[in-house]
Amino acid sequence: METMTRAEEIMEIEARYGAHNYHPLPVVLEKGEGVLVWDVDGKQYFDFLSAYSAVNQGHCHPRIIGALEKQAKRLTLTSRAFYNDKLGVYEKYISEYFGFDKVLPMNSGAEGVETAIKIARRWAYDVKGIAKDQAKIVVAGENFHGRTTTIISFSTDPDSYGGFGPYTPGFVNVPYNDLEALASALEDSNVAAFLVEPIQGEAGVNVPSDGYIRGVRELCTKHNVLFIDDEIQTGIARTGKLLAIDHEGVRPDILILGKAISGGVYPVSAVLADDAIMNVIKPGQHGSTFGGNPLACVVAVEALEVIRDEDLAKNAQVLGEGFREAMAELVDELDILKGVRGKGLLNAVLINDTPESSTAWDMCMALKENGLLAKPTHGNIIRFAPPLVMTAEQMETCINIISDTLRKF
Ligand code: IF1
Repeated sequence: METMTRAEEIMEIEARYGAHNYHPLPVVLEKGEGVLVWDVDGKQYFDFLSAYSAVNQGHCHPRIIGALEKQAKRLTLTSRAFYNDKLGVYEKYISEYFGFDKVLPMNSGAEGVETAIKIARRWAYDVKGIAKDQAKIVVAGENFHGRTTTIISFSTDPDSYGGFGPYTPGFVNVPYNDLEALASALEDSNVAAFLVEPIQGEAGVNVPSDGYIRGVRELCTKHNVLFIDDEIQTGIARTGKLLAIDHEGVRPDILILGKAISGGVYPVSAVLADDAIMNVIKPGQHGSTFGGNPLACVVAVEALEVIRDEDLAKNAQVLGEGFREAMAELVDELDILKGVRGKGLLNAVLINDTPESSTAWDMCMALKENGLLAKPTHGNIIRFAPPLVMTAEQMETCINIISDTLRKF
């Protein structure tokens, strides 16, 4: 133990006392501000993960932390057994912000997805008239919607679902970005909903063809099927618009948000829908101890105001274009790189190596040494998703770090 650094001691204690459900990059962070984080040795890094797009507003945004501090001294939790003075304000604010009649507040993203599934099933029986227990929800191949038993039941990733059966029935898988396959799945009159990510994050920033989301909207409308849009990762300005589906100018029936609606400060998720759908849920049929607590409400309002006041969608769009241009040049220059894809500041660089090789991981280790944190994802892909508060000068510095680092491979 004597020869261990503080970082090594911290990693050792986690390895010993924490479940081994993650394999983090070996860096121990203790402070963050905007696009920067610092490790326990004081080394500074640009954060190119943003806690999986939860910290869109930047680390410890003073306005969001200010709202949290002020509310923490007044009232944190009442449960939904009583009213609190912040919930209604938040519900009105977020509903108007995204243009829906109502919101159902939860905490984690997975809970938001579970909530949307329950609403869709209830709507299927009470409104659409599907026979008891016959409702189906269509989902896309390579989806990622969270880690609960029901959600992993319709995952196509063996790491996610393998060995966790028996699985929840009632889900039908179709290939992503395939409108024909969706059209034939929706022919079944027992289909209640189609649940989809407008860009698949975990699958490696899988951007569908132009027109896919519009096609999804049209098919769902045609077959009286709810379009459930999981924008937990893509939402809140990440892709250069408030929502990723705004790129195609359509509106889902049920919208699921998480991560950045709190700026990464507190677990807040939300399910939005109009009355004709949301009103199928009656008292006692769904809820959560922490969902809609006053601390969550003030944090979320402030985090959403910051997105608007700082015009972060615009910044994501402009910086994202520059980033992909620079990466495309690097891809041309280096054989080890295969391509770049993404929208706004949700991007991925594809490595020209077998999916099993450790090149992406090795590159992320080298980037870390050079002061930039990114995480490899499935199949030798590096995801680059910095906080949206980055300046053009900082982006230029980061592009140089990435270029110089990857040229060594
Ligand atoms: C982890 C990825 C990101 C999500 C979408 C629901 C959830 C997520 C579209 C569930 C969560 C996470 C969770 C995180 C890794 C991660 C992720 F690599 F898996 F794909 F963001 F890129 N819908 N995404 O992306 O939300 O319950 O976690 O709040 O460590 O598992 P949650």
